Amino acid sequence: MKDIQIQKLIEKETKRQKSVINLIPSENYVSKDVLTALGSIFDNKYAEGYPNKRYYGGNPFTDELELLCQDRARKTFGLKESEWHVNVQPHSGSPANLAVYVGLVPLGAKIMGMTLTAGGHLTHGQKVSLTGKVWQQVPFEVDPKTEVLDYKMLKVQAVIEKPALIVAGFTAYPRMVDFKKFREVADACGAILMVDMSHVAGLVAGGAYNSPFPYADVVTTTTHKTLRGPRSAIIFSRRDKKIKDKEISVLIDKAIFPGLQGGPHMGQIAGVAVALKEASTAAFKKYAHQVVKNSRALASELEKLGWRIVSGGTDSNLLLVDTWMDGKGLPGKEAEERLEKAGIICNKNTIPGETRSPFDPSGIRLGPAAETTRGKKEKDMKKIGQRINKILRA
Ligand code: DSN
Repeated sequence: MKDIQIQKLIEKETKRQKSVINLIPSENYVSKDVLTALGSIFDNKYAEGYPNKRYYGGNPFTDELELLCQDRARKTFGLKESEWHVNVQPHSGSPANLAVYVGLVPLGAKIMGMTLTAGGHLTHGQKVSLTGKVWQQVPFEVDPKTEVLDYKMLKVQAVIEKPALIVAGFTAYPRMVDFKKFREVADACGAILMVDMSHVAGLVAGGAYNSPFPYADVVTTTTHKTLRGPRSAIIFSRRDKKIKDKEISVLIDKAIFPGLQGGPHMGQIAGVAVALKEASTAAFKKYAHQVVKNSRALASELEKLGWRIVSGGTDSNLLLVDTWMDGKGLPGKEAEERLEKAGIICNKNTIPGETRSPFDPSGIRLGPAAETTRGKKEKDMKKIGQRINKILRA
């Protein structure tokens, strides 16, 4: 590379990534093939529009690429082309979620989503996000005692509030989600059911987590977490679902382009296509199951060493550790900083019923997806748990 300044930064970041234990559950290490596709000459091309309906010439191979990526997305999640439409153009997860609301929810209507502190995402209707300014969030929480979802309560709330759309989506919910029960909640109030499976997409692809597809109308996902692709997103929508005689897949496509975005990032789409093929292999299936085994091993070691694990455990790619423990432990921010100094990277996180601030909350969020890519197993998680304990108690 001629640009020495940038080359040096790439080298420094490579060294940093290699030297740390990465426990951020939403990060991963992509393959060389994904990086090659991501940085390919497809990035040079403008392709506004959709395959075979572009606003620029010179698109025979971008058309082929985008259609192949859509096809691979369906194959990876076992979906029929006749039932599911796929949009691979969202630049990332937040614009993907926004596009679904722009397409399907009247301005000012209600979106039911989990609060940030209980484990929802900004784009599930939080006030500080555009999604909470343009639409009105009906916030839901977990059961304060068990810290797991209470579907009966959700149904009661949904019937009273009548949201136009319900988001079953989470960034810090460690347990298995019952998507069938979410379907029942949505049906009870006539809402669209959108599942944001960003965190668990790789686990769903590998058969290590419940699939939302039998129950959802729309499924959004980022591609760079457990799915182990480049930073991007996908929107899946049921072809037979309509709002006032209009197919939701058409409304969502229009919301992405021309509604919210210009030209798709074709290099990203090439990288996503490579990652999707990798995620449909037997090796990836094994990886997905190992991620859950590793999460459980880390949670049980930390619990054994006296730390409170939110909800008592995990069924997924992540666990939440209550480091504050009502003042008996240490704040999440300090825990994150101490761990980083010792070469363990994680993020501070709010916990259900949070009593502190999001900037200095009561816990940390840990997840082994990236370290599992590096070949770590349960015995390694046990050792990492012991190291974490030592650092936090020093
Ligand atoms: N920032 C992502 C996460 O870490 O969960 C969600 O967008």
